[in-house]
Amino acid sequence: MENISIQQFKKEYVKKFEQLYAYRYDEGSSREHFVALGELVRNYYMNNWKSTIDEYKEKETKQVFYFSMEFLPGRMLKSNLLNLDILPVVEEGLRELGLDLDEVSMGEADPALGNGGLGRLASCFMDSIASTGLAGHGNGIRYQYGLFKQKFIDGYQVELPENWLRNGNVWEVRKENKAVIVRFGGQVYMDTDEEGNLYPRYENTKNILAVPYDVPQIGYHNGIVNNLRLWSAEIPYGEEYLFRTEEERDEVKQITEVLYPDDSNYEGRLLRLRQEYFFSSAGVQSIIRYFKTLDEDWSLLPDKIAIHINDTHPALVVPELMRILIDEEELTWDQAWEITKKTISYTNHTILQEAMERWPIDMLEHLLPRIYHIIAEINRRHIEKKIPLYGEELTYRTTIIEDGQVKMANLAIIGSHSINGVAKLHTNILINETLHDFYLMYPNKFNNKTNGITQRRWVQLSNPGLTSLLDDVIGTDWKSNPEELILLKAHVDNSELLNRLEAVKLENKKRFAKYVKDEMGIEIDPNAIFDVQIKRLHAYKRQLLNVLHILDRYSQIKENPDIDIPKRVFIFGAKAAPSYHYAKQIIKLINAVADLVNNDTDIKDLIKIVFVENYGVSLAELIIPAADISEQISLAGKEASGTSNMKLMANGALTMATMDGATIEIYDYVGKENIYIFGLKNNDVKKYHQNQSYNSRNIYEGNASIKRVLNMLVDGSIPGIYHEGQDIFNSLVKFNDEYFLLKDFDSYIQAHKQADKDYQDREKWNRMALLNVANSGPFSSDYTILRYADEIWKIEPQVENLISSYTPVK
Ligand code: C3B
Repeated sequence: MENISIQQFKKEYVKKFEQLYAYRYDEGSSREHFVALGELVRNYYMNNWKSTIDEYKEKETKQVFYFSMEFLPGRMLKSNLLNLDILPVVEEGLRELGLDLDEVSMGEADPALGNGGLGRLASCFMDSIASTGLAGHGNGIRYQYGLFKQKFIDGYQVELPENWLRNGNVWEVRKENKAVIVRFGGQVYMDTDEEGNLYPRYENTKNILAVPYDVPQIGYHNGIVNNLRLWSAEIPYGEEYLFRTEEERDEVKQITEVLYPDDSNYEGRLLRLRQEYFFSSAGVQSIIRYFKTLDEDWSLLPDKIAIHINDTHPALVVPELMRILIDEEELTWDQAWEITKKTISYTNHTILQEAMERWPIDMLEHLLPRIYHIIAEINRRHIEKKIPLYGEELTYRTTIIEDGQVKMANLAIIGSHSINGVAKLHTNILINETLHDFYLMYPNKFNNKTNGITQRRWVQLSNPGLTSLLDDVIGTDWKSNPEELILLKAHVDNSELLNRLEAVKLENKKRFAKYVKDEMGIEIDPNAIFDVQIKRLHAYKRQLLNVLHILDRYSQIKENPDIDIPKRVFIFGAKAAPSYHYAKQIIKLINAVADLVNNDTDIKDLIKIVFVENYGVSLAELIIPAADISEQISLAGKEASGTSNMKLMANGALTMATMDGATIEIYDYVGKENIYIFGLKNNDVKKYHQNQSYNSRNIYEGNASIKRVLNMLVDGSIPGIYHEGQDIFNSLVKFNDEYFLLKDFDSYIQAHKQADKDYQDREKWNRMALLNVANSGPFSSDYTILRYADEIWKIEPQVENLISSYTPVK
């Protein structure tokens, strides 16, 4: 945008505020200031938003549409100011008006329209698509209520509604003129028209209006503003009489009312299927409407449009696109099928069986009769075509419909031209194990795209101290080309710089410590090691292993109060799915251990435990810059990629990890001296499974420290837990420890001992931290997204690419 002076900004701001509220700006609350500032900032990007979209259309630029059930953008104010290149002006202008941008920013609600990694990845990607100058947009759901607000009551997780829209949303634009109808239910009959062509005749359908709310996705200093289109369900105008009962009206409202709070767990609920079809259909319809304005031949659709599906939640775009092309645009099946496959691509985010979507045939057929017909026909043709090539056995293993269920991953693979995993190990597991049969059929569809993160939010905005250090030492080019961070490596022996890096970390730790004191009343020492595990609570992520380490450390200190180890603060942030009983028991355990340890004066503050409530994007921005240790301790082979590992590394935390997900690639970049690796490898785990040779009870019986720690769960050592202790104990001993915690325990403890030792050598630690920052550049989502663009979507940056030295990495 054009330069704006501080003076001019101040004038415009005060005017905007007073026009909005009719009282003096210095009487406003942060919330009101946020709204006023948001309203003003809109003026600064609206022209670019329009011209970006107009230009794509004029030039018929190929555009990608990223379909995702979840987006976790975080607060957008500062990110928008940063990308518009007016952050310093606004910050200073507000300061001169006696206002603080950080406080004003707190007036914005953090839209929790996602569960965790998958949703946050989608938002990093939206930022990177715009910032690398690509023509690409998001397509999702405007949930009225985001992911639940987490409270701890008596140490238990309680879920409260997250009414993020209570005060409106300044960034969104409701576009009623772009609304479409999505049809559910009823019956479909194949009929013939006057010319003798077959067409589907619908009866008794429920027609729902999908209204888009568009949210700008502003590129970094490049004038591009793309679109994030979120759909809301309404009763169609003039059809209120068709929704006569409260129940019928509620059914409409419910479609976009609340986000399902399950992460990596599949539940075949009708409402979820409604949501999935609703935003898939609305998105495809609006794309088709756009394509028709270009007046091009249908065969050119894949040259103008790419549709990407983020996991299988939007996999119904496959039959939906087929439906529109065949039923409405009257293409032949074969024409439609070619176009569909060429247009759609798919990312797989998990190999956990319990996360694989499979819809009961009855439910699909009842809710979406025509869509089910089409899926069945896709499958029939698939089987018919592949049997002669691959034989019956293999072919039937790839069927979409089996045992009364429709397998969405199979539909997504068969109906697209590309399937990728999200880290090298994950993609290899897909190719060699989980999806091996498909790999034999379609070797060229498979590819890897290791996840990434945007340094704009995760370094520039959340860690201003580190940002100015970097600017001083290596210049500012890393901001548009994060690989330049490697230049920092040349300074690894500069002790003055290392001290400065330590000072930045200390400031960030103090900032977090203040939050902890103010919000939780817990006093923590900023000189302690801040040991951080922030992610959804799931058995495979093994927060429990972290707890076992804490209990072991606690016992040792109790035994030997003069032990010479640095202080540790164990920081947890994690929500559990409301129906995930075991995960909630672990939350209760962590809180009980925190009560025990935090109030035990014998241990002289050598351990503190902070379990923050309601972890989400905004808290991550506060915690990550303050972290010394990044816990990435999933059982090898289970975490598809992980992305907090990248954010923490970029902020100078050292990684404590198993060889899993993208952490393996972090290891490859930083080298074994600058990371703590422990535990079984994927192949070791596989062997145990093959030989069925794991016996956790033997480990329990034979390992004195493990026995001591596990006994604490059941012998009353931890006040406040009841059956939780016994259930967790049983999962580890009686039920053979599904995630191999006991097997990995010793090497985990050893790795932590090494970290204690290294932390006491400040220079050594700081050097390792610096090398982590220096090697974090390749994990920029800008590079990830350029690989998607180049290799999958076949689209090119529309402006001179700021990411100057991009080299495709395989
Ligand atoms: C997550 C995976 O669990 C992470 O390993 C991965 O980094 C992210 O996706 C992003 O790729 N994931 C998720 O958050 N929700 C799912 N339903 C499946 C995977």
